[in-house]
Order: sequence, then C-alpha cells, then structure tokens
Amino acid sequence: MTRSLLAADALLPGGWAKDVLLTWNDAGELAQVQAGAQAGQGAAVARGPVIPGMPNLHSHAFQRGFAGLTEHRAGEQDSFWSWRTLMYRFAARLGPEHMEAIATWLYAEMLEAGYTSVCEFQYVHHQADGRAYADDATLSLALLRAATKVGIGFTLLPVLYQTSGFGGLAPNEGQRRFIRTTDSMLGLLESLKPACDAQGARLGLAPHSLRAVPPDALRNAVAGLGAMDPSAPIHIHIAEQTKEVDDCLAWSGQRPVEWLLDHAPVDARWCLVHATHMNDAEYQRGAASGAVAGLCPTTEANLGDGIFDFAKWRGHGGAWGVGSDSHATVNAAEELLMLEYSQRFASRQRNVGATAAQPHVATALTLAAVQGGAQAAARPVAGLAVGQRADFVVLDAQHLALQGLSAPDMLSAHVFASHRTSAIDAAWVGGRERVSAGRHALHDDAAQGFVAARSQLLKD
Ligand code: NGQ
Ligand code: ZN
Repeated sequence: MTRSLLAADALLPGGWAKDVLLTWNDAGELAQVQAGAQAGQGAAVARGPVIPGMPNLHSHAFQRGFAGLTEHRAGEQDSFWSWRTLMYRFAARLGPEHMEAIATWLYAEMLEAGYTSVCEFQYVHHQADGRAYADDATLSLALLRAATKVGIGFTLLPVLYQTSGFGGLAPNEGQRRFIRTTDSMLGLLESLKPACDAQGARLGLAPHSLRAVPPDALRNAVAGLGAMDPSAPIHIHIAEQTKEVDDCLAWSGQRPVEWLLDHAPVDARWCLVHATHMNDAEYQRGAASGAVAGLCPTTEANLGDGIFDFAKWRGHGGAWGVGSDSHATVNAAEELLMLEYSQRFASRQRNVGATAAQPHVATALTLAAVQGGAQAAARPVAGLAVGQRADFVVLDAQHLALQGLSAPDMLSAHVFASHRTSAIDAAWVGGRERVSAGRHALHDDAAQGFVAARSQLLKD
C-alpha cells in the first residue's frame, strides 16, 4: 500500500513549496512533510500540484436530489421561502434507500470536485407520517454508510428542530419529519456515537436555527452535547434571510447573531452558517468569538440571500470556510470563485481574497477555507502538515487550462478559468486514493443509483 507521494509543487499551510515528499502512517495521518526531497524508492509521483483537500462544512445531502429542479417561475415572486416549500415536498417522500443512494453519488461527486470531507447537517429524522423509525437513527446511519462506502471524511451533525418560528410557533406539516424533543436528540447522539467512532467520523450537533430552536432547548442541548464531548462541533443557520433578522428583532429586540452571542456559549466549536446579515458590531463580535463563518456562496446566490461582507469579517480576523449546502453546485473551486466574485460585485474591486502574504487569490482563499473548514469539521484536516489527515487533491497539470503554468497559476486557472470542467487528477483521503484520473471508483454505480432514486422520488 502506498505510504508516500512526491509532488513537484505542494501547497503547505505557509504557501507553495517545491519537491515535497508527503509520508503518512497506517492510520492515514501525515507523518512527514518534507520540502526539497529527492525522488526515492516507493513514493508515487503526483501528476500535478498537490493542494489540501477542502472540508465541505455544510451539506444537506438529500437536497442533491432536486438540485436544478426549482429554476422556473412558480409564483409571482419566488423566494427562499417558496423554494423551501418545494424542498419540503421533496423531503416528504424520501426513504432511507433514497437517502443512501443520493448521498453515495453526492459524496463521490464531492471527492471528484475537491472536497475530501463533509459536515452533514442532517434534519430529516422520521418516517413520512412523522413517527420515529423503529431505529431512530435510521436516516443518519444511511448517510454514515454512504460516507464509508465512498471514503469521504465525515462529521455528522444531527439537527434539533422544534418550532416553525421565533417565540415557539408550532411546527407545520412540512416539518413533521424533523421534530424531536431535546431529550430524544441527546438519546440519538448517544446511539450514534459508537458508529461514528468506529469509522473515524466526528459527531456534533446542529440546532437548526433560532427560528426552529427555542432558548431553553438550545441551552439544554448544547449543555448535553458538552457533557458527552466537550469539544464537539456545533453548527447553526443564523442570519440567512432579512425576514429572519426582522422576525428575530420583533421577537427579542435583537438581531440573530447578536442574540446568539449574548445567550449561547459561542466559541471555536461553533460554525455560524449563513451569517449573511450582520451589522458592524456583529461582524466584530462574531469574529472575536472564534466561531467559523460557514459560507455557502453558490447556494446563497441561488436562494437570493444577500452578500456576506468578507473583507469586514477577515479584517476582524474571523475564521471561515465553504460548504455546498443545497448542492446546486458541488465544486470546491466554484464556491471560492463565487465568493470572490460576490465581493467584486459589491465592492467594485478585484482580488479581494488576496492577502499581503498570499497575493494569489485562489491560493489565499484555499488555505483559509481549509483551516476554517477543518475547525468546523472538528477533525484534523487542516492541510498538509504533520499530524493532519493525509487528505489532498492533485491538480491535473495536463489539463488544457493548466498546462505550462506555474503552480500558483495552475490553482488560479483551476478556480477562475477551468470553464467548469474539473482540473483534478486525484483525491486522497486518509492516505487512500479515492479518485484517480478524475473519477471515483464508484462513479458509474453511484450515478445509476442516484438517477434511479431521483426518478422514483419525482414520479407522479
Ligand atoms: C435547510 N437551507 O435547512 O435546508 C435550509 C432551509 C430553513 C438553507 N438555509 C430551511 N439554505 O432554513 O428553514
Ligand atoms: Zn443549510
């Protein structure tokens, strides 16, 4: 079994390095990262620049099943909320076999598109009529099986969901598969822990949003999780839509991020997903809390959310990463492109993501998003350094968009000028090559399973 790879160029946490020998141990952890190495015995040779695998910090796997199917006018004015109604309709029909088939294809797609691990924000828990499955963990286990089969790193975040709006509004019909008490959530976590531990997955908690989780439940669930595992990750949707901000103000007199920072122990365990609508004080306090901003630029564009002020967040030293969320797009490079372009639109400037230390936008964004993504995943996937997982992606130096360029320019071309074709040759997770020559070994089978599941779900 391969235990090392030699790369003419590799993107280390501090920047690009030449002739890097990556060596990992049996557990799939990097044991040595040595620049200036010679080609030695036994080391495979990378076919292009090696970059760290991107952790995908936000996924609702089942939503891949209807990606692209809401892009038509359904009402006078379509919005996030009308999209959500369609999403609920799709979720209502989903069974465990569909969940597993969709996730298997999705996770293979992710590996082919630069993501080597994923945080799954999993909120469909119950049967279609709202009753718990005989095994309450059925749908979470379907996702765990998909991740294992495909070989993607995994952080499972079962979702607590109790109300349809601020102030304890009763849940609606479309939400009945999501609803559970705080105690039953803690029971679910207990029952999932052994399966997660057995496959090296991390288990955390996702209070869905302040709309869906009342203050007491939030406090008790976070405390219960902390008792189980004091460093477990906590993800929450926080301020995606302006209506959500208005409703929160009407309920509490505070904005969502402001409320959360005042009422919950927000720290580096937390990922604030869609912290899109913040005022200056929230940018400052949110960044200072140590929480990761979970940015999902293509979904946020697709759903008409608004634009996160990246320069402001980074100016305060805020951590951040990217996720593919609704999977309208599944491509790590494209999330970075969309993030950078959203900032250019808003600020009428260029190269917003570059820094003094890393003038190449794609390089700077990749390094920061890998750091923040690893923090959100609560797994050692923070890049090409000793002690981190051997999770990396090899760019295809023969791809037309990349040929003959320097390594930093190859990554720039991959992000900004690969014309939506993948310039990825290989993806390795925990030292195992899961994608080679651009394809996952399960590509064809998983695609077939996905199409069959989708057809069934869309029938009549
Ligand atoms: C979700 N998705 O949980 O899938 C949400 C929609 C909601 C995004 N926020 C449902 N992108 O927020 O109520
Ligand atoms: Zn989400």
